[in-house]
Amino acid sequence: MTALDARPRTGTMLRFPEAFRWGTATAAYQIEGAAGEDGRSPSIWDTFSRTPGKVRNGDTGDTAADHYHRVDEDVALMRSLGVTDYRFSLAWPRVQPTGRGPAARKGLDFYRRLTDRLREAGIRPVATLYHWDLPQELEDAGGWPERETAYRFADYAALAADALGDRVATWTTLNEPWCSAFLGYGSGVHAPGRTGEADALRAAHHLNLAHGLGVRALRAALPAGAEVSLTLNLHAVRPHTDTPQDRDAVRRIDAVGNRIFLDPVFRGSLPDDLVRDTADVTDWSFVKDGDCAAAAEPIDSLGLNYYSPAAVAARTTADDDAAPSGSPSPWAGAERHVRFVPLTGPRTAMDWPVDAAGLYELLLRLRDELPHVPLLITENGAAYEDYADPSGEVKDPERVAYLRAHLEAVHRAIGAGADVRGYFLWSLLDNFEWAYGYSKRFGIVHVDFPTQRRTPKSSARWYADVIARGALTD
Ligand code: IFM
Repeated sequence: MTALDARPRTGTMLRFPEAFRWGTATAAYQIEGAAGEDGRSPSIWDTFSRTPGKVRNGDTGDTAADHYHRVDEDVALMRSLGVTDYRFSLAWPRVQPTGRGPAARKGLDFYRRLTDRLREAGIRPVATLYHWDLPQELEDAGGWPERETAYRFADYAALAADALGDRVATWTTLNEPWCSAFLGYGSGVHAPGRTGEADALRAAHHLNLAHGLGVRALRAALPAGAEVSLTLNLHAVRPHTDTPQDRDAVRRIDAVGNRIFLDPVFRGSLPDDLVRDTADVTDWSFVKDGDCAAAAEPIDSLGLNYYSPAAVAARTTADDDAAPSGSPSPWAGAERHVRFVPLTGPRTAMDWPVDAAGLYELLLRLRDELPHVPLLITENGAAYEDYADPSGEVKDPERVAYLRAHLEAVHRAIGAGADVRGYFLWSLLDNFEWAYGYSKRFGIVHVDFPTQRRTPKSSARWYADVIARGALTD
């Protein structure tokens, strides 16, 4: 008997709204493989993963979950789960290999095939344009710290919408631009692996601009009624103690972690306190008149990715003496003033705390601050040490407990007035978990990478049951 089976049964049934969208999510570089096929060019992740020491075990996305060749099987898996929606990303270097000029026909054919299969299966395609795989040629020209990259993104958005606009229900411009900017150009733990606070802030601004220009390009090409969205990994940040100093630490992280995107996109301006906090890093002269207004092009929904919260305290000189960090920080302009305080309690295999209250807190904040913006949970899930037992089964009760707690939080937030329209579980398949390579498994379907055999875990059966009932039951 698992800990889960031992829960007292109360007969409770938490029903979700009738039209609630139940999905799974993936991203191109993490699952597709076929890195050198049909004209796809290298992206920054191909380069980064080939650079010794950047990705655990030297893993790359060359083969990944071989989804490029297994679309039929993977869509059939989703159909068997009963999902209503599937969130995937287009590989920019597959669709427009050099990041400029015409589309590659074979690249588009792949996404036509995928979306055809989805629609035949009655599953709504939800496409993200950018989930971190910048064509290497654009990085060689300066990458996201350069304004030009935003214009290149808008052209790519137009081209993708022209080709696939008749078959994709929801378009997301960017996935987690915070990671692209601050992990890619700040701490350097993600591709392209550059480390510079000013470049990270420039990248964040150009990602906001790219988003707004991308929305305009999508609207111009898409049929009326197409849904256009953006996905942010908003940070649920709490003060370590209820002192003004620790509350100010929260303000700083909120500025550079959340409001740096929320304010341009929904208010058309940069947060004043962020500009002040980062004055010794940059003068923000790369922000041109009209940029933030362009970023605020109206969208139809906001995607929220949530995994775990964080607690912060004001940094003192004693902290610096005790633990000089040395490695570059992703928190441009903030980490000299802020220290992250480890949370206690259960953790996932990523060493991330399990704390569904953080999701509830964020949803209520969005309810209050953006009352007219429908919300989608575009990612939520957990990595655990999964393995197939001798009978071939993969039992993952910790993941089921994690998912249940987070869905309960979503249900509670809906009850409190948050306009949450759907939930996309990360992830459908075990996949390439960026700098962790294949060492972390987020899938509800186990992938044996040497054979590419797919085995639904017990969480997949559990999720299928939730979807079939439209409810969480004991
Ligand atoms: O795997 C990633 C995904 O690509 C973006 N959001 C977080 C996931 C887990 O780290």
